[in-house]
Amino acid sequence: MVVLLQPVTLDSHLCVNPKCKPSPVLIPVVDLTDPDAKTQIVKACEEFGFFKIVNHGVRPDLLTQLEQEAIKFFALHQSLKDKAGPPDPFGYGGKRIGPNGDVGWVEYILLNANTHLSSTKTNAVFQQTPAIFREAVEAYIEEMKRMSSKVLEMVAEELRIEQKEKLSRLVKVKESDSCLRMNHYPEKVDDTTAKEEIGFGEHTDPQLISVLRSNDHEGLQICLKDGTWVAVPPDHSTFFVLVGDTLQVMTNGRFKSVKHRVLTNTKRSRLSMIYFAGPPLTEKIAPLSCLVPEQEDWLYKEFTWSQYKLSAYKTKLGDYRLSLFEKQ
Ligand code: GA4
Repeated sequence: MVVLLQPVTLDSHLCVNPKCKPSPVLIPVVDLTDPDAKTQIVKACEEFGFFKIVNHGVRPDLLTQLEQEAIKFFALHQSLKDKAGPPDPFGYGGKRIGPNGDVGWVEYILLNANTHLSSTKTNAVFQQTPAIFREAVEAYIEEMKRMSSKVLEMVAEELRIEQKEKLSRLVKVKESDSCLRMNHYPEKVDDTTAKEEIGFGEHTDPQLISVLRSNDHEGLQICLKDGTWVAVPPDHSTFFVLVGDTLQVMTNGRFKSVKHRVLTNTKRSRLSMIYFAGPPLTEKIAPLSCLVPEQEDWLYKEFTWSQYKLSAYKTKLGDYRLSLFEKQ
């Protein structure tokens, strides 16, 4: 079967980077039920570190419900939302991203997906909202765990990693350090001129993979290998998968974590939900020896996920975090 490629036209006015020129770009679309899906996924991870999933099997009513409840949360009075903040890193936050001075035109909730949502800040989010929000979040997390495990299992099969569950296990186990982020990029009601703002600055995700879904409002951009930024047309019925730093390391650089950012149009609010599939904190991360041919070197030193996270929280959003873990 052939990879379905969907042309993406670059919106030149969205670009703040001089290297961002209008050109049609092909973003891989993977049908998860296609027998050839695993080959397409690996090709996409090598070429873009990014692809779109259709036929994913997630109930559309769950997506609608979660989106509606999230919108209701973000519509609460600021003083109520602030009861679930400031983020530690979980909970509600606005404008500030991470602890090192990054800002964006965004408010968000960050939830821990592995401890049954029981941190104090997480509980504070759900204290402001009806039970149905928590239920939808829990159901969604289960779906994301299923989808990201499936993708990682397909990757392992295609890369002929002996243990089929070598990667997916990291996400399936209860100790997995995954999280769910909901980003709301608000519109500026009193602003008459539509403006592009940095909603979420450029960065790569530290985890294995991230699964992103947004409403139908544009904003997400990815950086291609040649440094060109391209706008990804939104599609609320599908999911986008992004390769993270950890999978880059485990594949010894065969997959590249994709740099991405969100430029918001302040006339239209955007809502996105991202599930970050992370390994257990104590998991040792290193290139998988079966993926490093004898004549090649390991590009990265071994580290635990906990060490990588600690180091990531000392960096700025746009920093190249893997440099500290590269072999000389
Ligand atoms: C980027 C990916 C996820 O959103 C996130 C972010 C985290 C945070 O917002 O708390 C970080 C950022 C992200 C990477 C570098 C550090 C940590 C903010 C920041 C400046 C939740 C994550 O895991 O890493």
